Amino acid sequence: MAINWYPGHMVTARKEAAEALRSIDVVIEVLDARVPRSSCNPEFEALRRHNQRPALKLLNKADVADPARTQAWLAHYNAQPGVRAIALSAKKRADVARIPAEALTLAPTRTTRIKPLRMMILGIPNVGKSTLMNSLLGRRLADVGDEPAITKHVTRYELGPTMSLVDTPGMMWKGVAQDIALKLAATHSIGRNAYDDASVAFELGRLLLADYPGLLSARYGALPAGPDAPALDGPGLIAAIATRRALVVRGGGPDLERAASLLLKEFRDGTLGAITLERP
Ligand SMILES: Nc1nc2c(ncn2[C@@H]2O[C@H](COP(=O)(O)OP(=O)(O)OP(=O)(O)O)[C@@H](O)[C@H]2O)c(=O)[nH]1
Ligand SMILES: [Mg+2]
Repeated sequence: MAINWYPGHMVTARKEAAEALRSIDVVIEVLDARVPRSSCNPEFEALRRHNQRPALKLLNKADVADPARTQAWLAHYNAQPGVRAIALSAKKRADVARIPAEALTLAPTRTTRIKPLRMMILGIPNVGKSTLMNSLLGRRLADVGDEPAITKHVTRYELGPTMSLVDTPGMMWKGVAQDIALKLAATHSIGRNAYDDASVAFELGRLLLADYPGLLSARYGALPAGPDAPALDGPGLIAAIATRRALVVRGGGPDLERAASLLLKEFRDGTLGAITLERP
């Protein structure tokens, strides 16, 4: 089943964001540190380059990402012209407090009431844009939630006399490649109605078996290992989780649906450990 998810409000949001970008000094692009490549919307990049605006790329949710890989991604993005990248957790006020100063290094002349620093937050759904906004404002003005597409409108907030910030709805792009769509479904940036948990968990399982077998064993019990052990694939892993957690369907077979949902939940909330699904 191909994953296609592009709700109508994103079409409007994209037009409004393109319009707003003309009077913006710095783009704050929020990425998900667990998927720093897949969470990068290529349309934002094109728009930003066309308007020649610098970007502060934030690898958010660093608290649930693999620290070594986060460092590699920071080096990757910091090597790009007009880009500064930092890793953080939007829920931590001390992390977020660094952002205004970091943004100012990209637009050093924007420090007065007449020439305030105008920033806009861009990102795909559910990466933590509104959480970041609230932490910056020190108040819960923007709605947040653990579902994609919570924010539906472009909204401007004042951060004081010399700074403003525009929050935008999370935006996807058309024709997302399926390997990217599966990862974005795993991190919950794609609406639940656009995929089934089993297909997404099979792919997530495959990636985790390749890169984080130790974390899987620590959580769900030892996996078959050694030269004679049968190689486990994504569906095999989900079946093993179902067996170990005694998740069975009526009739006695492993309940793959529930095991798939369990793996997704424990990956998303960080219970499985600090994981990053991509390398630069
Ligand atoms: N672990 C972790 N969770 C975070 C972090 N920042 C945000 N979240 C969670 O991610 C979910 C989405 O947060 P939002 O701020 O609503 O995300 P958004 O990017 O505004 O989403 P849309 O408006 O739907 O595009 C919420 O459950 C947040 O609590 C973070 O740094 N670490
Ligand atoms: Mg939001």
